[in-house]
This record gives sequence, structure tokens and C-alpha cells, in this order.
Amino acid sequence: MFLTNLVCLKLTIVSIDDTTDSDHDADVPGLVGHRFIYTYANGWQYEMYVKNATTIDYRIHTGHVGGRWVRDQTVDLVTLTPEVYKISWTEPTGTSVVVNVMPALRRLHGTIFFPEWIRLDGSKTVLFQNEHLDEMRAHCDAGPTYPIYVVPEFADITLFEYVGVDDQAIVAAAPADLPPGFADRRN
Ligand code: FER
Repeated sequence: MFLTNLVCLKLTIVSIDDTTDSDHDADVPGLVGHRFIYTYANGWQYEMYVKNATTIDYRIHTGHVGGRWVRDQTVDLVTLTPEVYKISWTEPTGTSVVVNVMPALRRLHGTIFFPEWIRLDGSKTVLFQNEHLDEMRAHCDAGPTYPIYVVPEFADITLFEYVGVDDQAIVAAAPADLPPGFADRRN
């Protein structure tokens, strides 16, 4: 009886452990250290660098807030199933974003949740956000926040490359200051 209980206890612990975050995140290295450039079906072009398992840098090449760029945004990154990743975060502006990335299919789906003040005037967020964090938080607090402007779109990944982890040189210039054709490189 004691032995049976011991075996049972061991099985239970193994099965609980199977559902821990570290287990689901086993494939996260598949995205960490990668840069990808993608164009949403509405024409908006974005670039994301997954700096490490909890941090992204990004540039917005075209779209409602084209020209905006951000470093060291904390995100939640999980592997949903092999080669399918989900990245979720909230910006100091109040914008929330969820991006499902499928590198093997060269596709992703992103949903952006803009507060009303950014729908009315996106240009206020078109800058290097890291140098304007308090200003962005103040705009966020001032609102108006509602109604939330939801933008759900599929995108084609036009460039996907491994550039290494925690590299400050990957996203280090404004979209406008990149060499001509930078965002149109394909692989
Ligand atoms: C994305 C969609 C939206 C993305 C970033 C945002 C880096 C950020 C939006 C914003 O803060 O204006 O795919 O990827």
C-alpha cells in the first residue's frame, strides 16, 4: 500500500510538472534572438526583435503610428504549440498588443488595442519612446481611453533572421534613419 501510494504520488508530481510554464516555454528559444519584418493586411509594416524571453525592441515602418520605435519593452512570450508563439504586452501609452507568430508559415496575426487618444492623433506616439516615457504615461492618463480601437490583422513575414540575443545594436536607429530599402530586404 505504501509503495503504491509512493508510485501514485510520483506520477502526480510528474503530471503537474508537465503543465508548468518552463515546460510550455521549451520552444521559446525558437523565437528568442530573432528579428522579423512583416506587413499587415492593412499595409502597416512592422519590425520586431525578440531580444530575450521577456523583452522586445521594435520599429514601426509604416501605418497609423509609422516612425515610432521602442527598446526594452517587457512582454509575455509563450509557445502555444511547436513553432507557434504568442507575445502579449501593454505599452506606457495604454496600447495593448497580442501577436501570434508562426515563423515556419511566414505568417503572424496581431491584434492592437489602441486607446481613443491614439486613434484621434497617433502622431503623439511617433518618436523614440524610451526618451519620452513620462510624457507617454501622462497622455495615457489624460485619455480619452474609450472606445478602444481594435485592429486585428494577419501579416506576411517578409524577413526572418537570427541576429543573437541581448544585442543593443539591432534596433538602434529611427525607421527614417535606416539605409534605403532596409525594411524591404526579403529572405
Ligand atoms: C505589432 C503591433 C503593434 C508590434 C508593435 C505594436 C512590434 C505596437 C504598437 C504601438 O505601441 O503603437 O505587431 O510589433
